[in-house]
Amino acid sequence: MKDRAVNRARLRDSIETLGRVGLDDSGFRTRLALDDGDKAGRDLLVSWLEASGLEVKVDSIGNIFGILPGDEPGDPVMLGSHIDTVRHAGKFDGCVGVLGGLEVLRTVAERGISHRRSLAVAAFTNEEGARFAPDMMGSLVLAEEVSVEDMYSHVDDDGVSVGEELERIGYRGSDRVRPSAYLEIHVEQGPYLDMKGVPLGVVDGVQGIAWWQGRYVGQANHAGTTPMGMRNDSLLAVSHLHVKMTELAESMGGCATIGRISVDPHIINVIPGETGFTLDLRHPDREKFASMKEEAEGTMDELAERFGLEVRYSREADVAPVSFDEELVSMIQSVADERGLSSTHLWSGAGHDAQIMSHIVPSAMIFVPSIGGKSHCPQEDSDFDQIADGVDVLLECAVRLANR
Ligand code: HGY
Ligand code: MN
Ligand code: MN
Ligand code: MN
Repeated sequence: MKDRAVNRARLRDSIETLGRVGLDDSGFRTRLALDDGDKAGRDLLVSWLEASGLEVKVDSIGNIFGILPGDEPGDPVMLGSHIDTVRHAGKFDGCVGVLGGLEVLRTVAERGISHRRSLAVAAFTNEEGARFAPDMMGSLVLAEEVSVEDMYSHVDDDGVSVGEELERIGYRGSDRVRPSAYLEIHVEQGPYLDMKGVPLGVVDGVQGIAWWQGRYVGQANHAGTTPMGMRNDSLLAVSHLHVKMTELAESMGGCATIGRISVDPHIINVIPGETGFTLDLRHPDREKFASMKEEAEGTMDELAERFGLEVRYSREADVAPVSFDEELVSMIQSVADERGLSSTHLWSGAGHDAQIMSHIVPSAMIFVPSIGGKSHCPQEDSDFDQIADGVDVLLECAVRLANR
């Protein structure tokens, strides 16, 4: 087993180095999909892939792949995640999966570990969906669940499109890489492993995730002269939606988040004429996920009726709950056991590219603890030895899959 261990110092160094890309003057890290920070991160990753002697490929949506050819031709065993971030992000979300995968390929190459199948590491475009919807855009295109032409037309708040940005940063490729199996290591981003004091999570599945962009249109009016009973207050509907969705999620054991609102004209003495909002709903159970989505749209319509408003909304993302491949899940479990790593099974609260990849090939995930359970914020933190222990498990599983 000795040769089946990665270079911990190099892994830590690559996470720290990438973590310094996209820092602003106040020290906050942001690499929104296809922005200059993301480009800088991509360029750094490609330089590492090339320096490691891997074959670099870029596909039509800008997914980046590093390939270590196996003894036989055929689709690679793929390890991956993403390096785009939310705003003011941590340095572990996604990066542990991409740089952990790179470290596995570097170790296999250096140690001359034999592998029949090729191995690949992937960095998927726009996993976060923080700038362009939908999230997990890169893996959705690879899985052929959305058309890349349609994705090219999706725009950010400033009307800049995915297609333009891919051209601008030089990552609109034409390669096509399809895996034979997919493994992703990721920080848990929740409190469970850390609270239980368990160093490794064997992920059974990922909860469903649905996103809406919406807008209530009422009537801007004077804050002092308009009687309360004669208002068409668009913000009031969003406020009620927030409470109702929170109560729905609590009653169903799911999650509901209104992460963005925009109020127009946003003036202290004017009743909000228009209020834009986003809604993120999640649930691990298929039926409950479906009924939450139905309830959400019914509530959006009812509130428009009740407050004399118009409402427009569109479902920007909708990915069903998935259970991972049982054989891969038990392989992760037995490798953790062999390495004397205590582990526990859990479901993922966060969405991941593995959720999409599991639609086309056997897929599974390994979690490492998030200290304090924080993520999508600068306080995101994980222990580098626990990360390396998880990547050692990833290495062993990848080699077994490549020789199966
Ligand atoms: O939103 C999510 O769950 C993931 O971090 N993109
Ligand atoms: Mn992530
Ligand atoms: Mn994330
Ligand atoms: Mn579209």
